[in-house]
Amino acid sequence: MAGGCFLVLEGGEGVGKTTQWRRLADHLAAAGHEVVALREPGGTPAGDALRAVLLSPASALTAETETLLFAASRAQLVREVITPALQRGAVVLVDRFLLSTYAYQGRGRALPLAALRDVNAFATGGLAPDLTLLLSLPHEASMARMRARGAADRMEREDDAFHQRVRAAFEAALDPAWQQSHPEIGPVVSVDAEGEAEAVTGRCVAALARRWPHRFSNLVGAEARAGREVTHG
Ligand code: T5A
Repeated sequence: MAGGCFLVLEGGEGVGKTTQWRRLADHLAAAGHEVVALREPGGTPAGDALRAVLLSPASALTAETETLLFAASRAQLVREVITPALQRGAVVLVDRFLLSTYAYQGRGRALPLAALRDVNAFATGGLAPDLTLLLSLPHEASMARMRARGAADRMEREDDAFHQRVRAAFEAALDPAWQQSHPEIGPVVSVDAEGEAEAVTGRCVAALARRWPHRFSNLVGAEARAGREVTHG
């Protein structure tokens, strides 16, 4: 593969996605890649302002407004940061992207997928990830990790049934037939998120090396080295 590489980490609450996002960014940088590590919502000044509104428990938002704000943050991120980074050949690693909208607003909030698709086609301009690593953890374990982390944001405060629906949506995305009919999501592979963070990172690295042996085989065994530059958004 030539040029940049667009990678996404996905999963329900508490699966350890953000932990892996940091660790994987360090591994990629230690192996010599230019890494741009971003999170959604956010990653730009406008997106960070939208993030504050979206996650504040004080915000009273309809499901439609919520969807449009996530899409607005995404549109800004794609044009301001992701596309230029891909054009100069960087590895862009994003904590959540469009699949989260399908899971949270589509299945969680029961909004029609066709509307989410249209709004987000406009937001992304058709940019799809090269690969999504979907971290998978039993529901109880992820809820326990989420609770252990402390104060819950607006989305985390949703009830258990909501989080179960989100989880089911992520699992459905692993079906090859589903992926074929949703090219805007790109390929999705499951990564077992049980066990120590280091072991989970090893599985993420192995998934990348399996897909792109030439580009990422040197990641296996790469240790994070202090002083390597990772641009975090
Ligand atoms: N959202 C987002 C939508 O509804 N629609 C969208 O389109 C988009 C893009 C984002 C919220 O917005 C929603 C989804 C989210 O609800 P966020 O704060 O970015 O909000 O929340 P999350 O993406 O859920 O990220 P978090 O960082 O809050 O949670 P993670 O990534 O699941 O987990 P992490 O790494 O913080 O770990 C959770 C806890 O577990 C521990 C960590 O130390 C932490 O305490 N942990 C482990 N413990 C044991 N073993 C391991 N291997 C562990 N890894 C982590």
